[in-house]
Amino acid sequence: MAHAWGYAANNGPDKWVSNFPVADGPRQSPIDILPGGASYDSGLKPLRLKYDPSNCLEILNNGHSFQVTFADDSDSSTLKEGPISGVYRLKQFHFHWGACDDKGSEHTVAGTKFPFELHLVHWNTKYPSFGEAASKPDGLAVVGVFLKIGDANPSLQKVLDAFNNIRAKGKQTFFADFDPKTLRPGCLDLDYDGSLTTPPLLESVSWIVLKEPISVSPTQMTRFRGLLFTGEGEAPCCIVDNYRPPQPLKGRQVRASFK
Ligand code: SG4
Ligand code: ZN
Repeated sequence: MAHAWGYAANNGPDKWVSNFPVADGPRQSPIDILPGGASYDSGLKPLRLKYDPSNCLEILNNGHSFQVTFADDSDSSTLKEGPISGVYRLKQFHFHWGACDDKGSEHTVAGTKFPFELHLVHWNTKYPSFGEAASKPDGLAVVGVFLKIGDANPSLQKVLDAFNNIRAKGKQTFFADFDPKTLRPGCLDLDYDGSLTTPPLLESVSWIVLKEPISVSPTQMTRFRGLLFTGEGEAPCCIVDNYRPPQPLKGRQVRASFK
């Protein structure tokens, strides 16, 4: 691969395998979720999210997406129960989105794409750090939330208001006092064993995909598409279509917390 990985024709998802052979591995993400094919598990406990808004640190454009980062040196923002065991700490959240409204999500539901997908990334505190957890089979838990077009989302507005300061790759700014729980829809979820959806594609993620989407207005949506893959001084290239398409299920079971 001549260039660093990205989402363009010359360095996009179908090229990643040359530098990251695990791209063809047994538990890659995302997947197409067939709700009818998921097995209802009556023993699944409801997911417990507890987030402390004061852990919110900064917002950053990393050239692939933007992310909001949290202090993760204590158990004050955690994910428990649901399909996971133990305590997972919130590290960051980020989004994937399309150039237009008919695509953008990574997971699909019976082939249907959503225009956006939010990922809340957590790591298992049985390991000493995010970095160590990221390569372990039970190291990470990512909660995925679909976004659909509808009413303006007041919680999201605070995030969008920071975009002027992080338009180009590498830009970051303080971002404080945000509770990502306000972005969470109802509690029906689907889960399966998968991977990071970007290189290094590590097969370490317990995926928890929420069934209900949250809404975003057309005006809010447009703001995302103004962020740049490129750094200051480079020819500007907007961040759009920063998603990986669904990967083969390879016999994995998807479980549902609902019938
Ligand atoms: C996005 O590119 C995030 O900005 C990355 O965050 C994240 O990597 C990557 O997606 C993969 O995460 O939930 N989609 S995903 O599987 O969390 C990691 C950073 O680069 C390691 C920190
Ligand atoms: Zn993601």
